[in-house]
Amino acid sequence: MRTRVVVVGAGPAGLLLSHLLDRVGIESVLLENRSPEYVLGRIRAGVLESSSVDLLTEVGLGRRIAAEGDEHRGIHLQWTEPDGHGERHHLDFVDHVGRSVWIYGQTELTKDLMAAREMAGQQSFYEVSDVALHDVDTDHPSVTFRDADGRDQRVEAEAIAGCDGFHGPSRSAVPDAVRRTWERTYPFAWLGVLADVPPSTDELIYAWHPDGFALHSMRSATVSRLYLQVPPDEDIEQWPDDRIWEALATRLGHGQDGWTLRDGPVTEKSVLPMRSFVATPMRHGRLFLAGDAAHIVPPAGAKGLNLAVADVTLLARALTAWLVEGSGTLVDSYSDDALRRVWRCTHFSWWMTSMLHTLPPGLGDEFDQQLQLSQLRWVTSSQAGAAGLAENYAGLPIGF
Ligand code: FAS
Ligand code: PHB
Repeated sequence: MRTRVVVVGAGPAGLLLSHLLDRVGIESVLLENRSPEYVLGRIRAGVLESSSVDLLTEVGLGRRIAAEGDEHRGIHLQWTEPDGHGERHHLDFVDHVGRSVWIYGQTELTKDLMAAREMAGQQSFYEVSDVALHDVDTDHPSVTFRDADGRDQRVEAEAIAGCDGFHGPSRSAVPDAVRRTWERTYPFAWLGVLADVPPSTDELIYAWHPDGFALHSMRSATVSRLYLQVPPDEDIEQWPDDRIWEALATRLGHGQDGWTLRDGPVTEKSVLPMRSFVATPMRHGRLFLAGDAAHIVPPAGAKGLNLAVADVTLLARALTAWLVEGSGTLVDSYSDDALRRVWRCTHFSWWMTSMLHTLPPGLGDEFDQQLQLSQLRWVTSSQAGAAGLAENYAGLPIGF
């Protein structure tokens, strides 16, 4: 087969990139090693920055977000001091920076993207195996793979987009001598639950507690999404539902100032490891990396999915200028352009993670806790502090 761009990976980054390319008449072939059902079954992100919503709306993917998404002006930040004194403060992003965020599950966005690609007649291969990238630093790159029927295939293209997430093959197609990586693993993980219970809050609650961090998010008026800080190698079997709800109630301040946490049937639970990871460059020859293939952020900043959207927006602009208008300026600057936002979001995600998660004994002490509490008091009482958090959480314009 021959096409203009081979897109490896049909998660949000790959699906959105093929959609953006199609809009300017650039043909692509999409390769995914899982089934559509498996991809949709992964419960992941929940928050879209206003820049992401604006982009998705601009390219015809905003209808369900507007109809079913939930626009939030900000978040609640709270803490419970060792003596039991607790405070909860609302940070209003719209007041501080004039931008909001939207609650719209990654699963729903992936459904919208898959439907749009199918309607457009996108050439996609699901459940492929043995994907290998070839000659990425020549002018005739190609990708070989085995299709779902066991047939060996080769696609030749002008460019390859590596959108295959943290565990895909694309990043390693950048030669070791060229590739540089930065990694920080955190001494804790998140236990995430999906529950069939109406949210007990209007907007997200990020809670610091001596026992560990907790987050109350949601997916709809009837489905809550909540997270608990646990040790990094935690066995999910140690967390029956009643233990989960008890820990969430403690850490989120159930009973304080008349606030109560409603519990209900848990429909999904999993442990999510916590790491910061960046790989450079995000372009090598005819290979362009986007999304989790190039970077991972801890989810406390709600940036993972939004970074993937920003990467492929920049990449689509660069490939359009190159393949349609014959100008290579944007493809040459793609890696630097994308990495400016990657490092900004990597810092913010690390900053939120460091502020909100108690360190295990031996890695942290009460001095660390006092620093965290001081930072929380500052961002909830200082206009400058709150505006800084708001600007990063609500997101900077794509391509800033
Ligand atoms: P993805 O990993 O979503 O997609 C890559 C795709 O490539 C996958 O479908 C994969 O099957 C496919 N692939 C892999 N190897 C391949 C191969 N050899 N051949 C073909 N295809 C291949 N972000 C948040 O903002 N908030 C959250 O709460 C949050 N929770 C998360 C929970 C988990 C368990 C994980 C792993 C991530 C979470 N994230 C969260 C981050 C997540 O949302 C990512 O940022 C987002 O999925 C990035 O999208 P992609 O770059 O498309 O990568
Ligand atoms: C989610 O709803 O899944 C979510 C929200 C905010 C985060 C992380 C996850 O920071």
